[in-house]
Amino acid sequence: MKMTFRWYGASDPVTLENIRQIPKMSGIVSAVYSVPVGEIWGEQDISEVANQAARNGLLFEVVESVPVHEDIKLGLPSRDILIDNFCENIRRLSAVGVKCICYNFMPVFDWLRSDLKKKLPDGSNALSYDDATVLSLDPLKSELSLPGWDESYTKDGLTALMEKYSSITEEKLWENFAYFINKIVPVCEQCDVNMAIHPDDPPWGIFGLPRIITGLESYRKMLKINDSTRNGITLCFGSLGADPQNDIENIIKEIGCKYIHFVHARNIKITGERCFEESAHPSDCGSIDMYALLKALHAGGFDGFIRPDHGRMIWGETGRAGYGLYDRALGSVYLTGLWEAIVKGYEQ
Ligand code: DNO
Repeated sequence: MKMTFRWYGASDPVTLENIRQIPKMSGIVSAVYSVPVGEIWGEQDISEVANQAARNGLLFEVVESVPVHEDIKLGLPSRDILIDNFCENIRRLSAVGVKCICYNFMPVFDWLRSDLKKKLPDGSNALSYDDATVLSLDPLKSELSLPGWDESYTKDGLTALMEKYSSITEEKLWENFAYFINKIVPVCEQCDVNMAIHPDDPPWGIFGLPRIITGLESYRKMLKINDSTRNGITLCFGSLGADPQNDIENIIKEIGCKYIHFVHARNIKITGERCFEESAHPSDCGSIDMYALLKALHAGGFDGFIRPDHGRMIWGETGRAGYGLYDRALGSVYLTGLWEAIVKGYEQ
């Protein structure tokens, strides 16, 4: 297991100097953020991320994310050139040592929360999700903005895009996924890069848009489409765990660690039906048994990358919601400790 930490580049208030001081930290998870979705990342920009990491004794082996252009998800004719660009990004990233690319196939929106600063009883702030609040919103009203919302959409742009999706059923989205992944996998083989799809967050349809990566059935379907280990997953405890039907331990056992390239280890507390708040990482702080999941990963021979996921804002820290330094660092050390205990317990 290689411990990593997400870093948003030079504008991130969390510095590489901070990250390298977290015990047992092996590398960063980052991206080139300046290039519009669908375009090819500059070789120099990519090398710069790798060099900055290296100067701080950190590796750059995981990218999160290379975003998938909406035309690919929609299956438009323009997808071929966009997929070629995606493949070129894989080649360029592999040239600097990237081994794993995290991405998602969620239409229009990435992760969504209804509150970025929910006050918890201990005075910290956390991200939370309340389905009723989200459902009461109309995504086509211009004043609307939610955490995780892509602010680059104009009202008209969003309306046009949502309209394009009106004919996209789950079935169609799966077909478009198949088309994409079947073109990507051979390039990953050549480049020794693993694709790691992130589950939909939350793992259910939103605003009438289809969402397909929601649990075990999705993974079965995904591997039926292409069972190369390059077609792997990012196992995100918090995203999958928001649906209590998801038995994450069983997912690990059934799909097997050879397909799990990246783990987002985060805890959430389910507070109602389709309602949750993000909690501190330890098992008792939320609804997810972190020990059981790490044990299942260890038993399955997990040898991939892991990162603490969203942290609360604690000790007066301000910054990018979910991505402050302190609580994620605590999460990282907690995970490292659990892992050491599991490994040593197993050896005895
Ligand atoms: C949220 C993240 C996601 C993730 C993407 C992967 O904090 O987990 O935004 O990076 O879905 O493509």
